[in-house]
Amino acid sequence: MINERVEGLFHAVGGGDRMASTDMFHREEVQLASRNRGMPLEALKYNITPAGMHYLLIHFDIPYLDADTWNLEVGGLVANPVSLSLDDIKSRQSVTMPVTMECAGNGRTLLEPRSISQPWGLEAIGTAEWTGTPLGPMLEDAGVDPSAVEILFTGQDRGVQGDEIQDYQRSLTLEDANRDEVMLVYEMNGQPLQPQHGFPMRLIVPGWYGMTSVKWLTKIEAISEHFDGFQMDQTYRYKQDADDPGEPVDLIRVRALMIPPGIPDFLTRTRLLDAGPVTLEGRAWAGRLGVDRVEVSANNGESWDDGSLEEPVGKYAWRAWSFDWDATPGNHILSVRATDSEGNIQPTDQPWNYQGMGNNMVHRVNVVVR
Ligand SMILES: Nc1nc2c(c(=O)[nH]1)N[C@H]1C(S)=C(S)[C@@H](COP(=O)(O)O)O[C@H]1N2
Ligand SMILES: [Mo]
Repeated sequence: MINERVEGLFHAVGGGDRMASTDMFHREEVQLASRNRGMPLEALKYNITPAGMHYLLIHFDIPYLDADTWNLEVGGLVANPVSLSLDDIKSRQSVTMPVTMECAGNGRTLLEPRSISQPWGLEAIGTAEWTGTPLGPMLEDAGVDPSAVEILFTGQDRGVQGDEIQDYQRSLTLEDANRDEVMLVYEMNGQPLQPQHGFPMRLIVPGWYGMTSVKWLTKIEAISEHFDGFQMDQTYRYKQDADDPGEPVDLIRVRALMIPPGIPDFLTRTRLLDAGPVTLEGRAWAGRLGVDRVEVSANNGESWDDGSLEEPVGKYAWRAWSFDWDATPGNHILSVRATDSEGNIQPTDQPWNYQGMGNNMVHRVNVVVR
């Protein structure tokens, strides 16, 4: 369908001002938060996140799709355009891979001022075991024309964002689309995709922030120039202000999170622990890269000690870490940070960006020990 500009039809909070700088949350943010759940951090315990605990991010409405009538159109600049049924896709080579997916806006509410959008704390994360077929061989069969530069992926969902009526669409360069790990998937954790996760089929691009893994996929097109749609060139950018074109958000940055220890206070989620030895645990990931090191601080970052690491759950999936701490009575800020295989370390003070994208500052947890 055609995209269309609809200037000024919708008014967001603050007369369209996209920043907020207090602890007060707007009704619109809370509305988004209750549609798009996060993964409760205690679920960091699982190698593979149970499907019902995996985070969700849905820009528009969850489309109602019938697997019997659903088709995937593969077209554009290809020699053999095809329309594939779900059974056609299931009859192709099948792969199952654990992949850690993170929303690019994870941690957004920790920035000051914050961008008015889905108000994530740190729970926009999950690791699922995805089953599907590699995209590369399918593109090969389609016979992508040498004049093509990108592959465009279109979802069935449609809505308005930034005054533009649009289908949810993202593109990848031919090179990125042809990487071995890129898949079209129809199962999550051994079950058909749930409606909210993209039933009957979605793209999974391991190592990239989640926005690229287009759900409810209906169309794959080879195109001759860069796709400049809203979800590519307006949002998912590292920008300093509204007018800054910025740089594209792409690969997941290194991050570690901690399973909040002890028991929570209902409202504040501050933790209550008994004094004595406690094993702190969590997970760390770095997208396409490995995690080389996880460090823990019990004194709000004044000093750090190495935690121990378990084997990664998969090449594109998180690994567990643990650290033995002797909890002493009092109030503490526990912190954890990871370093990736290229030496990038999580920042203590997060560099700010306008859309709150790709931030990965150290995870801090308030605990009261008695
Ligand atoms: N069609 C479509 N695909 C989409 C989205 C969407 O709104 N529509 N959201 C994207 C974003 S921003 C993320 S982070 C992931 C989230 O996938 P999940 O809900 O299965 O965790 O899906 C991506 N794919
Ligand atoms: Mo996202």
